[in-house]
Amino acid sequence: MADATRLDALIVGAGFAGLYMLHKLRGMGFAARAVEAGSGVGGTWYWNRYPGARCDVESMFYCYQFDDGLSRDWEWTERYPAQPEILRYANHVADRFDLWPDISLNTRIVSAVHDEDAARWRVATDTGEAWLARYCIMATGCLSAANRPDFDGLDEFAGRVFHTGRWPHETVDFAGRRVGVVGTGSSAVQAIPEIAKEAAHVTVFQRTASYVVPANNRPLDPAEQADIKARYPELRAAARKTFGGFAVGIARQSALAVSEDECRETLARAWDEGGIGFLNAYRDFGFDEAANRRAQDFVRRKIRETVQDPETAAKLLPRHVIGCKRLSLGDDYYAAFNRPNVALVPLADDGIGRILPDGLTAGGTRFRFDDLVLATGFDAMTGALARIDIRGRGGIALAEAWEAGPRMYLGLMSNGFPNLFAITGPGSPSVLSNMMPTIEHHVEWIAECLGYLRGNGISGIEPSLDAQDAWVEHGNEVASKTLRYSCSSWYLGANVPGKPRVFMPYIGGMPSYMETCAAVAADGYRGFDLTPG
Ligand code: N01
Repeated sequence: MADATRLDALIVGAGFAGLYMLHKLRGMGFAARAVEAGSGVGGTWYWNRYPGARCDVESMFYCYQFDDGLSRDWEWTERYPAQPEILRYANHVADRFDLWPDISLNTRIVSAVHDEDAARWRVATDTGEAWLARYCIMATGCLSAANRPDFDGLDEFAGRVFHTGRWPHETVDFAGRRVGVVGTGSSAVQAIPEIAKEAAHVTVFQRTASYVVPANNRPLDPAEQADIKARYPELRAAARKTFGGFAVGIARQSALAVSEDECRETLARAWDEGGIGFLNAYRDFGFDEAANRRAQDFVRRKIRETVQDPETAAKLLPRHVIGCKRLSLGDDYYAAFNRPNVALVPLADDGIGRILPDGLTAGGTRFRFDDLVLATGFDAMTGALARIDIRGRGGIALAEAWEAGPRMYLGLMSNGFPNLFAITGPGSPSVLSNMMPTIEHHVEWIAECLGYLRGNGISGIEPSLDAQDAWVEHGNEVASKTLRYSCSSWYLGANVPGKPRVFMPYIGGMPSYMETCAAVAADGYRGFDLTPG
C-alpha cells in the first residue's frame, strides 16, 4: 500500500449516486474519484439490460434536479424511460460535467480498511490499485448485488444461463429457443412478454404470484414535456412533500369510507391511468387489511378478466397483501399467458428441485428448455456492501457488525466505521421513494457535511451508538405499523436464504426523513461524534 494514491474522497460506484457525488465534491474542491466495476457508468441501468427493462417512475421525474440546464436540455421520449435511454442520460451527465477523468472503470473495490493511525480508508481493487482516502462513500446501489440462487445442478446446465441483473451487452437471440424463466418479480414481469415474442416456448417458474398494474406507457408529447419543464419548480417542490418523493401523492380518504362500488370506480380510474400511484388512490392500503383487500380483489378480478384459461388465471392470483412486496408495473404481463407458447408452473414449497443439463425438475416433474433466465432479483440493500471486505475501527468487519441486520444512523453512517458514508443505505427511505431525488438528497447532505468538517477543522465523523440504536428502533417501530411485515419480501431480506429478517428501508416517508436530516445537520451533527484535528 506504500504507493496508494491519496484522495479526499473515494466513491464506490458510478451509477446516479456516484456520478452526482463526484460532481458535487469536485465542485467543492475535494480530490475525489469514483471507482466502478462496470465498463461504463449508469449502475442499475448499466447492468439491467434484459429485454423490456424500463423504469417504473415517470421519466420527467426520474432525473436529476440539481442543474437547470440539464433539466432544460434533456428530452425524454416516453412516459416511462426504457433502459437504453436512461443509460444514454447517465452518459450524457458524465460528458456534460466532464466526469470521465475522475472515474476508474472496470475496477471493483474488494476491500476498504480503516487505518486509525492515518485516519484514512485504505481501499484496494481487483486490479491491484490502492487508494488512501479520508472519506469513503459507498454509492453501491440498493439493488445491485445479483441474487443467484444456489440451485443443485446449476453448473451442469448445458444451455445459456442469464441473470436479469447481469444481462449481456450483446443482443441475446431467443428465436427458436425454449426458455425457462425462474421468478415473477418486476424484472420477470417486464422480460417475459418480450422473450415470449421471440422464443419458441417460455416456461415461467413462479414461487409467488405477483400483483402487476399497468404502466400505460406512451410516447411523451413535446408540448406535455415543455409544460412539465415550465412547472418543474412547483411540481418538484410538491413531490418533495409526498411520502415517496413521487409526482403523485397519497389520497387522504380511507378506502373503507366509500362503498365498494365507488372504491372499484376509483381504482379503475387509477388502473387506466397506470403507474405505481395505483396504491395511492386511498390512504390506508398500506396500513389496513380490510382496505388492502379491496385493492387485492380489484387486481385479482383484472387477472381473471385478462387471462383466458381459468386454470392459468387461478395460478396467477396473488394471495398476499398488495404492496407488501414491491408492486410491479407491466402492460402485457398477464396477457402474455394467453400466448400458446407461454406456460406457467407454480412451484410447490420445495421449489426448484434440480437443474438438469436440458432443463429442471420441480415437484417431481421434468421441464425441458434450452436457455435459463434467472429473474431472481437481488441481495437488496446490504448485498453490495457485504461483498466488499469493509473493516472499521479495531478491524471489525461490517458483515460482523451487521450480522443481525444492518445498523445505520439515518441510513448514512454506521457506528464503528468513521468517515464511511452510504448513499441510500439501509435505514433511509431509498427503495420506498423515487431514487433520483432521494440520491440527490443524500449526496447534498454528505457534501454539506464534508464541507462542515473541513470548515471546522474536524477530521472524523461517526454516529454514536445511542443515536444509531434509537434510529434503528424508530425505523422498526414505524415499519411494524404497516402491512409490510406480512409477506416474504426482499425489503425484509426474505429472498436470500439466511439473511436476517429486518425491514431495511426507512418507511417514515421522505418529508419527515428530510426534516430530521436537516435538523441533525443544523444542530452541529447531532448524534454524531466529531473528532477534531
Ligand atoms: O427481483 P424480485 P426483481 N426459487 O426479488 C423469485 C426493482 N425493479 O429483479 O417472490 C424460485 O422482485 C422470487 O420469488 P419470491 C424493483 O424495486 C424495478 O424482479 O421471493 N424463485 C421472485 O418472484 C423490484 O422490486 C423495475 O417468492 C425464486 C423473483 O424470483 C426489484 O428491482 C424493474 C428464488 C425475484 O423477484 C427487484 O426486482 C425491475 C428461488 N430460489 C426491477 N429466488 C422497474 O423499475 C427468487 N425467486 C420497472
